[in-house]
This record gives sequence, structure tokens and C-alpha cells, in this order.
Amino acid sequence: MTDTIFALATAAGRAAVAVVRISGPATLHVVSALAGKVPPARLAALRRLKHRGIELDEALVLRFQGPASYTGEDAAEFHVHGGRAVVDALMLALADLGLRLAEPGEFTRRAFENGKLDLAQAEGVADLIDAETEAQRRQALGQVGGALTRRYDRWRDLLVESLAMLEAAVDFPDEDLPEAVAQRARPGLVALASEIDAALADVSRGHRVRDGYRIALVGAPNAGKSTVLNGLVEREAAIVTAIAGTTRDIIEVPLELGGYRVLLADTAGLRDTDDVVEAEGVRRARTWSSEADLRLWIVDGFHVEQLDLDEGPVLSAGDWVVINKMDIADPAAASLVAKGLRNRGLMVTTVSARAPGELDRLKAALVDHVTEALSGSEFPAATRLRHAERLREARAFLARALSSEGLEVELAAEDVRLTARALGRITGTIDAEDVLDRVFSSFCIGK
Ligand SMILES: Nc1nc2c(ncn2[C@@H]2O[C@H](COP(=O)(O)OP(=O)(O)O)[C@@H](O)[C@H]2O)c(=O)[nH]1
Ligand SMILES: [Mg+2]
Repeated sequence: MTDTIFALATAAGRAAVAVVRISGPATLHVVSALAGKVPPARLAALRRLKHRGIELDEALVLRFQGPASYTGEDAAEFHVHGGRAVVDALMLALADLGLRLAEPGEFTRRAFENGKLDLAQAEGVADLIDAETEAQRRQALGQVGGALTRRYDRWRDLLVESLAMLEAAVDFPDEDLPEAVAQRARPGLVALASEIDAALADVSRGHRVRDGYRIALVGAPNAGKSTVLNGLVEREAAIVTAIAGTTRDIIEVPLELGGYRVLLADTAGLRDTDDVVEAEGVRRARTWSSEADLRLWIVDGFHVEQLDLDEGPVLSAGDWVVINKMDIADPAAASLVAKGLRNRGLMVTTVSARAPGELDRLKAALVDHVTEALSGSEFPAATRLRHAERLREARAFLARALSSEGLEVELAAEDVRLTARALGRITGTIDAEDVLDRVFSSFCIGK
């Protein structure tokens, strides 16, 4: 028989109200033991909670009758005064009544196991709890509502249809030509392959909304990277001095741009150095920036004529160059360099990072850029690395199915089955215990 579990559902510490929730078969018994008369399901009732003759608190008691509850089991919530002693007394009483403290994510895991949520929706719940920006909130809520699930369900339906056609060809090999029957599965599979390709092309979008869009500030020492960072985040996050080589480790600062979470990294100036600490900083700077979504190459405008475009950091098309120190730079020289850089497909902005308000233009341009990169008309097909990996795996099986289909019908059918299985892992229809453990253990206790 399943345990009945309990946990504090609200944050620990002094608060106006604290919510302790319980779930499992002993719910009714426990509610009546503590609160006396059991309130009707889904109606809050004010009750004096008592245990072993001692009053614990006056609380709102809310009870749910399984399966119409979050977990799908009988469940209840006690809304008590949010003092530590009150919460402790109630939790001790629950333990004394034979209940067990829930593991992290155990309520949601039960909801999953009772079919109230699929795995992607459960992950959405965790993301909603962690959401700090508007875009994270929107995405997580969409995922809880099944926006990701619906796409995978549709894909699985397509696969099941194709599989039926392939199996017909296997089962009735005498009917006309099995190859001809199998060929009927082809258009559906081809269409699905191109949908998955489109999803894979923007596979990092959902992930970036969730974990943050990464922008690296790179460039020579003293160009003004730390000044730009501080200006953008509007506080002194990085040390600024006139001494080249001041920033050695990566300073990663989260900020919100246009409702999106962004990670801005100030890095050690790229130069050859004998200082081992600085050299390690330069190595980390290169790694971080090569994995970033956007690189801002900060250039010292005062020395702009010395700039060797081929000596710059490794940039990709779409990266930006910020020519800084325009207050002391020669505008003609700067615009000549800007022209050369634009011809290489780079975006160029000129600023004076030290002048108050000058970075607003750069910030506004970054907001537009991030919004453009992360907003999309469709809900992303992947919001975690886990999803992207399974999606790639599914695509590989599908490619194999398409190459053998018509020649080896049975092999094609097996590959279609494997494709469906890989997709099923995303929503948890095919559940591997280790995946579930990993997903739910990242939850907080009480959810
Ligand atoms: N004149 C002028 N000096 C600047 C500007 N931005 C930064 N600096 C100065 O350039 C020096 C190096 O700046 P810092 O941000 O530490 O450069 P980093 O090594 O690239 O991080 C400091 O003395 C800054 O005050 C600017 O727009 N104009
Ligand atoms: Mg610096």
C-alpha cells in the first residue's frame, strides 16, 4: 500500500500563512484525527487542529477526494499561521500519525504516476516554480498546459499510422506487392521528418528561454568590457581599472532583457600572457564565448586605427562589434573600421560606455535581438537538453526507416517503432526509471 506523505508546500521561514499538504490513503483519517469533523471535498473549513489533546493552531483545512486532486489520490492542505513553531508542531503531529515526509517532487511524481500529468508537464511545473522572468513563466505555463505534449502526441499518431501500413505489408506478404503497400507509409514519414528537422533547427530556443540567453563580452584588455557590463547591468558587478588584465575570471551576471533571462559574461581580455592565472582566464574566456549565443566584441575606439581585423576574437556572422570610447576616439577612423567590419557581416555600434545613458541604445538593440532570437510563433519542441537529445535520436531512427523502407519492410517497421519510442520518452509514455528519478529529484520538497 502507498504511504501517505506530507510536506511544507510553502517556503520555510516566518510568513503570514504556511501550507502543509498531505496525500495518500490515510488522508481522511488524518484530517479527522487533527481537525475533528471532516470538511466536504474542495470546501475550505476553519478548524482548530488538535493532537494528543494539545491545540496546534486554528487553520483552514481543504480536502480533495481522489482522483480529483493534484496527485490523483486523497489529499488535503492545512493552511496554518506561518510561524516556525506552528509548522514544526503540525509536522511532528503528522509524523506521529504515521505519515512520511515527502521526497523532493514526490507529489508531482504521484500526479505523473496517476496519469494527471505527463513527464513534460511535470517538468513544466518545476520550471514554473523556478521561473524568474516573464518569458520563463509563459513557457513553463504553456508546458504545464500541454503545449509541448500536443506536438509529440501528434507526431506519435503519425508514426502509428505509418506503422500500421508497414505492418500490413509484413503481415500480408502475398497481397499485391508488399513493397507497394509499404510505399504508402512513405509520405507520412517524409512529412514527419521535415517537421522534426524544423524543430531541430530551433532546438535551443526553448532551452535558452529556460536557462538564459548567453552573451559574451570579448576583446582586448582595457577596451572597456567591464565598463560595458556594469553599464548594462546598472551596478558595479565587475572591477574597472586602467590596468590591463584586471578581469581574470569570468564574471557571469544574470539580467532580464525584454522579459527574457540573459546571462552576460565579462571575460578576461584576450592577449598572450606569461601570468598563469591570466592565461587560464583567457582560456576560459575563449571557451565561454565560443559557446555563447552572441558575442560582443568590445573595441577600444581610441586605438581603433591599430585594430587588425584578423587578429580579433573568433566571431560568427551575426555577432556584434561595439566600438567604445567614442568620447576620445577619432570619428573618421572609427567609421572607416566600422565599414570594414560591416562588410564582414558583423553588426557595429559605437558608444562611449563611460558616459551616463550612452549604453541605453546598445541595451535597446540587445532587447530587440534577444526577443527576435527567442520568440517564435510555435511552442518550442524542446525546453531541456533531455528533449533535444531524444529528438535527435528519433530523427536518426526515422532516417534509417526511410532508407530501408521499400526494401526491408520489417526493418523499416522496427525503426519506426524506435522513433516512436524515442519521442515517447520525452513525454514519459515510455518511462525509464532513471529518467524519472532525475527529473523529479530536481523538484523542491512539497511539490
Ligand atoms: N574615455 C573613456 N574611457 C573609458 C570608456 N570605457 C571605459 N573606459 C576606461 O578604460 C579603462 C579600461 O576599462 P575596463 O572596463 O576595465 O576595460 P576591460 O579591461 O576591457 O574590462 C578604464 O580606465 C575605463 O574607465 C569610455 O567610453 N571612454
Ligand atoms: Mg575587465
